[in-house]
Amino acid sequence: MEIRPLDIKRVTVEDSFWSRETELVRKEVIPYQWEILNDRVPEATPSFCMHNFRAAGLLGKKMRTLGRDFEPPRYTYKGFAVFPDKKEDAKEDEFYGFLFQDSDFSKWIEAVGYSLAVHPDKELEKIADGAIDTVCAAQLPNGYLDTYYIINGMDKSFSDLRDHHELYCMGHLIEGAVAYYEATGKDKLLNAAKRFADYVYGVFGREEGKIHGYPGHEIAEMALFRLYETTGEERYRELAEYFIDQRGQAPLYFENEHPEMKGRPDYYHQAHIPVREQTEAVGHAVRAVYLYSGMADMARITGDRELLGSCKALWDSIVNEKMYITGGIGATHIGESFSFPFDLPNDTAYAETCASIGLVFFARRMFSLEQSRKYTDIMELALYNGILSGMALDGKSFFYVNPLEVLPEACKKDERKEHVKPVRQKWFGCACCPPNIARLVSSVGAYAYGESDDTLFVHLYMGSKIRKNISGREIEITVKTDYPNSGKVGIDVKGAAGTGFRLALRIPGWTSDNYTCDTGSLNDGTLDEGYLYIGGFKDDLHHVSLELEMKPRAVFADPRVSEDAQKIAFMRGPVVYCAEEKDNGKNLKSIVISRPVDIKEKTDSEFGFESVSLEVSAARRSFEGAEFFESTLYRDYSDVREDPVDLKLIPYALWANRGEGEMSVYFFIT
Ligand code: FUB
Ligand code: ZN
Repeated sequence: MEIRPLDIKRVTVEDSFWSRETELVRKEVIPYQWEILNDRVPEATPSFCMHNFRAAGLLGKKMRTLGRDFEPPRYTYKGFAVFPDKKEDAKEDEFYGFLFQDSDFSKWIEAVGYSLAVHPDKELEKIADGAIDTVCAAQLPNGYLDTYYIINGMDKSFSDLRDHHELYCMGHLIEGAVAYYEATGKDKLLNAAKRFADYVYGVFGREEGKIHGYPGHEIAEMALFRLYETTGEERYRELAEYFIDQRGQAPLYFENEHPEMKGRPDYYHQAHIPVREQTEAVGHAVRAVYLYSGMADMARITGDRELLGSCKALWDSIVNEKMYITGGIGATHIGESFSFPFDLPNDTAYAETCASIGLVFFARRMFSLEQSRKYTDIMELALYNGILSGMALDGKSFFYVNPLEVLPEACKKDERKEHVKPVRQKWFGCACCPPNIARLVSSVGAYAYGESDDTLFVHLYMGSKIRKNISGREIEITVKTDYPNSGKVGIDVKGAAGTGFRLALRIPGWTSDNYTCDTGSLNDGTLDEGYLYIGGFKDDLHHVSLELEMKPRAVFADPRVSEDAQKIAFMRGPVVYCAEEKDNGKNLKSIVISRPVDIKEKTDSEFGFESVSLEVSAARRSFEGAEFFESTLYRDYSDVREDPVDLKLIPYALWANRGEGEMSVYFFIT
């Protein structure tokens, strides 16, 4: 069965939980990021993103005016990231920022595209069109479009595929261009992206005289498949397939570029062996899941079973051995990478927001290949936890790293935790995560639903209206819920009589299949791989009531995760909880929980909307009479006293919205 994500134009999200996020992105994040891309937020690290496009455009102008007299810049490497001492010192024709700074625009325009698709906005469209003009003016006549090399010298373009991100920038450009085209029907950026891809197609490949390399940072693969599916042009698919299958083939391309790598397996770029032989998720986590997403696209498009096998093995490697309870992946900041199986430290966790976003991309694609909740459960987990934690409630500050335990002093004084921030940052010099959240959140409707010709798959529960076509007839599905606060979902299906329509509702694994579903006059449905298939619609209007058991639970990690040994974490539905200093005082680690675990839930409005917090009966350990004795670091165990406390827990994604303080997801259980 071919499963496609639903076109977001056919989903209107009106939901107490998700509309808050999508509206935040539309009203705050997109305008804020536009200011950032133009370096107009004084207290944030300047981006120089639009500056670079303008600088490249100036150069093009010069080239056109001077003709043969134009002296192109000769490349000299100035660094992976170049920033002037002061923003004012920036020269109008120089490149600044990280060498993949262009991709910040591309992710922004992608978010704009999704937002416009569901919420037309003339003003925003005008700004976006203007930005597109600036970007397109930077493109070289041959189609090449990466400002780093255009400005710094094209003579070394594609000379360092491993580290320099030209193909990464092309991938993001394609993703942004397709989204904007689909939303507005305007193809200026799409044509620019196609021309860049055509140029790359002419330069890369197995043929003699072409570059036999592949991207150092993957994304071009899945982007090219998307371009192929949008335009129907085979060469994009061919190029994507080439990039995937060429990766890791001997002789290793990156070893030619960087001879010092010889003899050392290149796990970081997932280029140690050909991708079809890979079974363990390794290396830089964002790169990895972007690659695996491209592989899953290829397996779907070509029907390649061998590749599907690799995708499944890699998926299992991530979720069974290398994923945090929050859906965070990439445990170590060293190389922003996966660590070895079951190595999931909480206080030094990297768990980059982008990596969890990539996991969602991978999950959606795996579902298209195999209709099982094992993929969509993880998609939900990452979305509600390790991704939403990346953005503050006001949409103006962001986490890049998503730890599961924070001691603010350690973040400031312990070099091993320098990457962990106790509060969200306004922006980053390397600002991959914020616009990535924006593009994902603004397209959440496309993750909530999938469709085949006759079936609507409901992966995520959110208030929404969906229009689905079957053989020219339009069916309207209305979902009402206040999920995840409750597990009750009401679904009206209108106009499905006699169409053969089926509704496939995900029964999440966390319910342990404790759910009720009242289908009215329809049969009860059939449960298969965690989806309840309901068919036989015969009236003009049918109502289906689903109730998923949503009770708090204590969760224990596989004992091989040594970091979490003897500890528990808390979840309710898909939501992971954490404790903050603000509610529980300092020294969170002195709090222990004993069995049987007693958890109560409460409705809270302190974040400005209703959310469910938990209260767990616990005890705080301290030294008996500590206040009377001179402080000594170590004492006899008999001096330890335990005072009962109610441990308050809030949804993990909401942490660090009330100032700086300690945070912990796990607690010891006695
Ligand atoms: O290299 C581009 C992006 O910057 C990666 O995806 C992130 O992990 C960050 O390193
Ligand atoms: Zn990132």
